[in-house]
Amino acid sequence: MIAVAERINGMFSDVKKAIKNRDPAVIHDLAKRQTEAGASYLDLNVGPGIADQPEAMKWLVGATQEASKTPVSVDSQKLDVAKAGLEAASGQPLINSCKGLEVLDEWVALTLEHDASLVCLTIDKRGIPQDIDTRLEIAAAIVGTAIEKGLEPTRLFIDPILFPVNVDQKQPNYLLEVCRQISIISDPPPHIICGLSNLSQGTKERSLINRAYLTMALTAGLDSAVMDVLDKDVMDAAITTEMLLNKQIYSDAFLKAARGR
Ligand code: THG
Repeated sequence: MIAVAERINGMFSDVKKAIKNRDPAVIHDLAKRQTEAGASYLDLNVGPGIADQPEAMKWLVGATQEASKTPVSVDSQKLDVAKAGLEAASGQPLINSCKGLEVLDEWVALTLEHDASLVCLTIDKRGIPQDIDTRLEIAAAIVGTAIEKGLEPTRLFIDPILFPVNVDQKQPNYLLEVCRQISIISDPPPHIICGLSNLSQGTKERSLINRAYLTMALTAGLDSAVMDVLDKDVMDAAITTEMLLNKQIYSDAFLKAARGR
């Protein structure tokens, strides 16, 4: 699976402080540890309450790339912040995320300009859908528009928006059905991503809830998540699920082999 490591986020007080003081040590440490833990991308989010977000994002990209060659995921729904991050990003970054169909054109243009991949949330002018069918309808429209503008579905990640289970307990199950059906929208299909830790916000047993759901969602067709890669139990659950789905070869050392990649 494509694991987007979530920990470099100004939502966490150590990262917030590091950004404010432009102190790269904490960022270097998190970049290295998340890379060793198997991250495919390092998600970078300056968080709320930071002055001059474009400048902060640019600094965060630079600091991260000093410590790791793992591609960055520029996490902001503001175009100017995303642009500033991309100017500093090397390799093939992920843009996370476009806030739906209404603004898709300019985000696709930015993606093509930077040889990047794009996460797009299933939102349209009606807002964030709470049901299965509207999410699928918007996902299909996003894929159609992206293809028309020259972005391959393999460079597109659909995020059907995962809510905390303690807010609306029906939503996680709805999302599984969305995952099952998105794969038939196009050939090849787009990637499907979610913010896994959203699910368990405000709950006890966060790790258990995250890994039980990740197992279910991977089985339903999810192939990517913004997640806590430093939680070894969650990562091992992902590796084991992929082995059981016959996506990784079984050997007695399958965990070790997957972690070493
Ligand atoms: N979809 C996409 N990108 C996303 C999200 C998404 N990026 C941001 C977020 N959602 C995913 N990242 C996180 C990062 C941290 C947490 C949840 C999601 C988290 N933080 C602790 C909390 O809120 O309890 C912070 C605790 C602390 O302050 O120490 O859980 O959905 N595409």
